[in-house]
Amino acid sequence: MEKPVGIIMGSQSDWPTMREAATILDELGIAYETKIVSAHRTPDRLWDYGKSAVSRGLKVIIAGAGGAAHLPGMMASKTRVPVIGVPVQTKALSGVDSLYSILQMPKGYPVATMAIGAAGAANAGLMAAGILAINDPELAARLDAWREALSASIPEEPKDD
Ligand code: RP5
Repeated sequence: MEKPVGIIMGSQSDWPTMREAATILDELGIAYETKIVSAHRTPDRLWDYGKSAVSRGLKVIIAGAGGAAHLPGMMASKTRVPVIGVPVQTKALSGVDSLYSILQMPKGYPVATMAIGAAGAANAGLMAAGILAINDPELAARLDAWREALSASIPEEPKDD
């Protein structure tokens, strides 16, 4: 069965962040693949992944990287499959380096850039779900229910600890 979402990341060290995207996709019943693809350390792997993305049936790519985070942008330059970028938090610059690296794409090759870190990765999963839900009414219903459950979980008043 074709997997519509690819979750890629620059390093094993990105997985604790990117797992948040995978968790959301699991909750919504969306199939995905995961792969370490580094713009700097494995450029040939990046090239092959981007080149084959359409023919392999990928509909959305979630790409997370930290520091000089060139992976999402390079992937967007290699495939028309929409790329959602996740800036991974870094020790040196707290992920602002990752954010700017991913966000400031030149005209013509967009990356949908999420927030830094775990929230951004989770939102990348939700963004991918929203894109796929455009043509999938059953997924749309599951996503609506997910959103309603989150909303219902928020208390109306604060409590003391
Ligand atoms: C980037 O460098 C990766 O995306 C990761 O966020 C960062 C550090 O990688 P490691 O040195 O932990 O492998 O390419």
